[in-house]
Amino acid sequence: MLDYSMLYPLNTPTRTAMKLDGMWKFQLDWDDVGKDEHWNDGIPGHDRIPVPASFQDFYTEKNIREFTGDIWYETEVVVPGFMKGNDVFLRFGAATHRASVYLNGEFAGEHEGGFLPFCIDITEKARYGETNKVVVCVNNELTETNIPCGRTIVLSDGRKMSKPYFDFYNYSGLQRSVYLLSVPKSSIFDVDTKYLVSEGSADIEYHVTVKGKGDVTLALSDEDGRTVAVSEGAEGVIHLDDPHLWQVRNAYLYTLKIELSDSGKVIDSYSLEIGIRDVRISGKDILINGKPVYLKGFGKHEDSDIVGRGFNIGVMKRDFELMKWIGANSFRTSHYPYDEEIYRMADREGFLIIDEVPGVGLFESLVNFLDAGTGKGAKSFFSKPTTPILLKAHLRAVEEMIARDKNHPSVIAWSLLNEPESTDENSVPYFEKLFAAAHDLDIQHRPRTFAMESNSSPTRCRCHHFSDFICLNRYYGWYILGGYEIVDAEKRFRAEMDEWKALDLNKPFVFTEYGADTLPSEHKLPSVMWSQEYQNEVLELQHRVFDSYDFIRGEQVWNFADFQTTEGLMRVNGNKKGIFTRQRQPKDVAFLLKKRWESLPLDYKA
Ligand code: CKU
Repeated sequence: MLDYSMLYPLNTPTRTAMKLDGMWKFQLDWDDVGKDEHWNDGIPGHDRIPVPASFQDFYTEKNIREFTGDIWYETEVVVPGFMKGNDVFLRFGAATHRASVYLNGEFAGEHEGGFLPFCIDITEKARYGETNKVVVCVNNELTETNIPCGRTIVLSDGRKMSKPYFDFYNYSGLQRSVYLLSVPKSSIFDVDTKYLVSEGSADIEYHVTVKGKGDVTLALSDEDGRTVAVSEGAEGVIHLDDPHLWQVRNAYLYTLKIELSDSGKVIDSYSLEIGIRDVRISGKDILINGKPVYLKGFGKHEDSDIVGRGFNIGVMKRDFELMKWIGANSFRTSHYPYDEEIYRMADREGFLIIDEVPGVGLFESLVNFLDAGTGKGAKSFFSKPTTPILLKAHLRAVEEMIARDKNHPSVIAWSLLNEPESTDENSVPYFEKLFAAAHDLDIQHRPRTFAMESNSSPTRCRCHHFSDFICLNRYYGWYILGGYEIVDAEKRFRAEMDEWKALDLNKPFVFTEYGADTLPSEHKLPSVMWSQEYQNEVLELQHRVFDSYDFIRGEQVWNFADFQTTEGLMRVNGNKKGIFTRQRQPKDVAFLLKKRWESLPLDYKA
């Protein structure tokens, strides 16, 4: 179990959550001297930078953008006197990829993994009623012992450089909000919920984990604020007649208010928004509340101009409006868990999320995304001496992701890896542990999956049996047989799908990636690769194939929007497979998708 609570930070009558976002002092550690020179006491320089944001795209110098190493931040925070007597934490929404935190010069704690929250306990170290200095040393080096995987090389001038084994820019820094959190000594530490939906009623099973002691009471209220049920005790079942179910694109959220009391006095209170729904795979069907759904949507990225991967509330709003406009109902958080606000919005808007851990780059090759499709670059990724260390970090990320996201009705599945080298025989024990952990950590036992690239073919993949539903990333008409050969691409695609059909897995298949790079500036008749006309043709081909197989139960096109990658021959200032530009305006293909998705019924093929 994690030693800090993953509950979303809320202000309640017993808790205080103060956002520390704003301009923080900032210093890159060019000569790797920060620790020796005690920057933990205070960092040098006068530069300031916004938090949350990636640091890379603010500056005009290339050496800053490409900086790899220790990135130091500093701010001052008054820890109010009223917090004394409580447990007090600094809560980081994410620090990419690892961080050490110092309070008033003293080491306070550290965390590895760049896309999930962590709390640093400062109860003893804080100076109450006074100004405290917070210094954070973030490190953005890529390794093969942490996810996402990559390498860090050293150039001839001594500078370090990131070599990701994945296709997105190594944006880093304090990319999500930071909070000062005060929680009572005895507190609500965690909550698990599970739903049994039947005709005309629902049972809500709950488990509250308490730190310290106290009596637990719960009250469930509807969207009008009316209390519809109450319960007592840390575990139990709430029965509801005629519940409002949480439905796809038609959400309904109840509020579960939990109170912890001692001798009749409330000592902690916390509220959770919940949606009553269940998720199940049955044969080829993905069932929400017992009804089959066909997934329509995107693989996305947290990526936008200027702030990079920094959470941007305006971009989030625009993205949801575009997803609604185009008729989507789902997305995958490729290739890492996103900011918590995005799940809260998906809960409200009724979107379905395949929640992905940062298990990407587990296929060694400098340009994995390119070699992978052609069968090159397989080097037994899971057979390295360092694999056990990587697995430990991976399992930790799965634990943190599930602890954080398990109560979101929008989250319908866990994606545990993206495009791993699942042809390596040593991938089998690795996968076994990941899939077992995801099952054990989630009382809802949501379906588990991983996204498979082309080498993970019906005959060569050793791990697809672990998946409760199969996710395929396929690029027929782009990486495979693009351009004038597209006519053969369709045949080759159908041949592969026939092989899957012959295996008769009796599971749903979802395309978690398909698409083509397209420059919004290019139009050409007849079409050529990179033109908008060609993107339309590739998608039409792929959709024709999807429509031909009844076990294909979802399509999430790659990608929602153009996004930044490492520079290279294959990328024209980023990946251009977006249906929307990076500025969130439609390419021509957006209208094609809108027409298709608005016409496909939710229970398509069931
Ligand atoms: C995407 C071989 C396919 C790899 N897949 C992963 C994803 O992260 C990439 O951006 C393909 C692409 O556009 O190449």
